[in-house]
Amino acid sequence: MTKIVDARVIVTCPGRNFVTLKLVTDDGLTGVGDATLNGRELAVASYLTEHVVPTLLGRDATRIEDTWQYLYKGAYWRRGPVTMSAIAAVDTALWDIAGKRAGLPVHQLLGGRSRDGVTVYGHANGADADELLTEVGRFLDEGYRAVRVQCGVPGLEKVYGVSSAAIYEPADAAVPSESVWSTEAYLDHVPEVFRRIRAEFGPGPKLLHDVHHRLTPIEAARLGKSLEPYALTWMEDPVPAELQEGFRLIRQHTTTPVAVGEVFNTIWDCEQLIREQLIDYVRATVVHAGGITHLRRIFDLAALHHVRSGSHGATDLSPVCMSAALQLDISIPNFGLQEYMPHSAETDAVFPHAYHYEGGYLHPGNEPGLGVDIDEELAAKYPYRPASLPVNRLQDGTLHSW
Ligand code: EZ4
Ligand code: CO
Repeated sequence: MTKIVDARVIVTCPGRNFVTLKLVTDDGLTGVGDATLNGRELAVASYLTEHVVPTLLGRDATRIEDTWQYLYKGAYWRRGPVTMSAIAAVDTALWDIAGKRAGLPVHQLLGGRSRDGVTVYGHANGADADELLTEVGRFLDEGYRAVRVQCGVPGLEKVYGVSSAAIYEPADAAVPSESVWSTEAYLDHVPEVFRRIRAEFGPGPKLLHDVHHRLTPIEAARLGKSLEPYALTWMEDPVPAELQEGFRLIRQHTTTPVAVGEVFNTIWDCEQLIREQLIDYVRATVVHAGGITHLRRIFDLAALHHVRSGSHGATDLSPVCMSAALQLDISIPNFGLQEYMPHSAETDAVFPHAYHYEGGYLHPGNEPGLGVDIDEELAAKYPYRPASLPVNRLQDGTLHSW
């Protein structure tokens, strides 16, 4: 038995907001967990501080599964992104501590490496196809084997995923900014963009595209069909996934592979999608899906049904989440791809980490535990700043999915 003697909830904004839980044990070990929920950070911080931390002090840090069950079943109110991000932070920190106690990287506790490196995809975007082609070329020159491509749409002022900033950051205002969307303009434009990319770069690079929940199933089916000649690795979030059987319609019409899951928080969000083989990649990640313990449960179910992982890795997931995700990525049998958007230099300084990029792969490193920490003194220099994700409206003013 080794007791948790301190639990600190740290909110910091080194360029963007992050919430981190740091646990300390009576034998002097520390562990960190990411608890960041973009645009709703303080809800998770308060859930942790008010409702979770008091139950952790004095608890046996070696009982990872029991603590997960205690926080999940013990809340009575199950699931939901706030609850599951809080549980994830505790679970991740406990795995970090377990690794440090064993003197092993967490992936060694998960069965060891199933591959040599974690294949990642970068984000290429452009206001138009010419700009986008240059960006795709730049990623390929840097060794990326997979690239997500997002392009401006003629007639639309702002499009998800397209920005001229060096570090793309959608949470751009304290009160949500608004953008205007046209499904017709989008569906008309995208196939030509992919035709040009394949014409320029050939069949080699893996190409991905994020639809960001904006279509209906039949519209997504049309998009998937129109992109078949360009052999995408995946079409991401084609429709909102609350209705899991919506994906069956897409499946009936197209062989373009489907990825979904960045807003999922439990296995119940994807149980039918996986069991009925309605998707090809599940994109849940550690911080929003209940930590290493629960995400591994999701990936194990996925493995039974030919579904691979494709974990979310945007910049609102902290280096703590990335370190934890990489431990799973390197060890599970059914790894697919890992999203990777480098963080700002300020963020990297607050979260010193062992993982590193090399030639299209991320490597988790061999530090005991997760191989990441938070510099609390530096974190304190960056106070929280309110920031929200945008909302999206159709041209007639109707609120639409962003
Ligand atoms: O919009 O992480 O695939 N990545 C994405 C992200 C999400 C943000 C939301 O917080 O869709 O850019
Ligand atoms: Co996405």
